[in-house]
Formats: sequence, structure tokens, C-alpha cells
Amino acid sequence: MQIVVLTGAGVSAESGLGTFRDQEGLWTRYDLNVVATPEGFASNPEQVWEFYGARRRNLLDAKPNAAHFALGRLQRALGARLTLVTQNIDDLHEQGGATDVVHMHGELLQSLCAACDHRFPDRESFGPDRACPACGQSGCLRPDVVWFGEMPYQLDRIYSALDKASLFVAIGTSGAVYPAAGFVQMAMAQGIETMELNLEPSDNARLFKQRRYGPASEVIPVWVEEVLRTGAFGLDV
Ligand code: BJW
Repeated sequence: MQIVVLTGAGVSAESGLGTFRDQEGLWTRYDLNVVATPEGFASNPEQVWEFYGARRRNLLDAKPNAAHFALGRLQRALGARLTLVTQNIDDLHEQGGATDVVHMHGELLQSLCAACDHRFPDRESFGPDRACPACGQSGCLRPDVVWFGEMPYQLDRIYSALDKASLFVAIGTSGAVYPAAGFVQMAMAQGIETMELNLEPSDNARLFKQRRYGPASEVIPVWVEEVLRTGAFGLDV
């Protein structure tokens, strides 16, 4: 029995990290074409670094919430039977005790050198003029995140986990961004169980067999407890 869990910004909302498409979401205050595309970065790297610098500072003050801790507990109990995929670039799943997180849209506290592909942990707020610690070139550093038009990370691993899964669960994601928004269709095509846990119905809500709504910090711990207590979906835990 394999479970694939996909999380989105909603799981970190109660930790004080903004979502993208809600009423006060980041995309209502920032133009995504400017701050979340390779073209935007090429034309104004300072502005993009300012955006990600502010988000780095915000993340350094943030703490995991009950949803992160519950998913961490689930992963420690299920081990390799749970593939935890997140679209989030924060590290709150790890801080909540998850041991193996697939960050398909990259990681905020890492930078990437466009010249030599070197990735490294980075908590600095600004960066365009800094030199790459590996190749020494200046002006080549970017946040290690996946922008629109770029290929998400570890898709082979995600598709292979979905192929073997008996349950796909989407948590706190609007279902607006592909390829993540298409995972439920892949799960449907395989005839496996699907579940949406969100504050409110997402764009894809009708595609899920089961749906539960409410804040992640309340809904996720209840669901995790259920899975661990009853061995729901045939789990032998
Ligand atoms: C709560 C809650 C609480 C609130 N409790 N819930 C047409 C068709 C298909 C695809 C495309 C298309 N046109 C263009 C594309 C491709 C494009 C795309 O999908 N565009 C769409 C706009 C249509 N995708 C891409 O370009 C991707 N790459 C790609 O496709 O490569 C080619 C490829 C081809 C074939 C196969 C595979 C690949 C790359 C996408 C990169 C996304 N990058 C971003 C920003 C970078 C990281 C960052 O800065 O953080 O990633 S955009 C942003 O959206 C971020 C997120 O990870 C992502 C998803 O957002 P999420 O997590 O769903 O957040 P919200 O805000 O949308 O939703 C929050 C939800 O939480 C809501 O439902 C709330 O109700 C809920 N919530 N509080 C529980 N307390």
C-alpha cells in the first residue's frame, strides 16, 4: 500500500506564509510575470531577489503548524510507503519531522548558480552580485525555485510513486498550476482512491472521490490520526 500526498501553500498558511491565489495572496500583490518567470529574472534580477529575500526572512521567523507535525508523524510511521510531495519551497515539513520531502518547486533556503548548476544552502536576503561559492562567477546566482515555464524537479520519482499508489491526497492546493494539478487525473485514470483536504473546494474538487474542508491545522491531524488508528485504506501500521 502506497500513499502519495501532495501539499500546497494552504498547509503553511497558518504558519504565516502567504498563499498565492487567495484574496490576500502573493499574486494579488506581485506580478508573477515579473517575479516568477525566467524572463522576469533576466530583465530585473534585483526585483526578483528582493521578493525572495523578503520571503526568506519571513520563513526564518515561521514555525511549523499542527498539519506539518501530523504529516511528519505519518511519514515516520509509514516510511517509504508515503511519498510526501510538496509544491512549497519552505522547509516546514522538515521542521515538522518529515524525513523525505520531494520539493517539486525547489527550496527557498537554497540558491542555484546558473553558470555551473551548483546548489547550496543560502539564507542571505540579496544576491545578484554575490559570487558563486563553487565557480566564483558573479551575477549568476538565483533562488533554487521552479518558475513558470521551467521543469519541476523530481517528476520521474513522483510519477513512479503515483503509478504504485493506492491513495492520492491533495492538501491545501488550489489545483491551478500544472503538472501538480494533473496528478489527480493520473490517479483517477488508475482507479485509485483520491482525497482533497482543503480550506474550501479547489478548482479540481469534483475530481476527488473524498473531500474534507477546514483549516489544515485541524483537518490534517484528524485524518492522520484516523489513518494510523484504523489502518484506513488497508494500511498495516
Ligand atoms: C488552506 C488554508 C488553510 C488557504 N488550510 N487550506 C495550460 C495548461 C496546462 C499547463 C499550462 C498551461 N499554461 C501554462 C502551463 C504551465 C504552467 C501552469 O500551470 N500555468 C498555470 C497558471 C495554468 N506550469 C508551469 O510552467 C510549470 N512547469 C511546466 O509546466 O513545465 C513543463 C512540463 C510539461 C509537461 C510535464 C511537466 C512539465 C512550472 C510551475 C512553477 C510554479 N511556480 C510557483 C512559484 C515558484 C515557487 C515560489 O515562489 O513559491 O509555485 S507558482 C505558485 O503556484 C508556487 C506554488 O507552488 C504553485 C501552486 O500554488 P498552491 O500551492 O496551489 O497555492 P494557491 O495559493 O494557489 O492555493 C492555496 C490553497 O490553499 C487554496 O485552495 C486555499 O483555499 C487553501 N488554503 N488557507 C487549508 N489554512
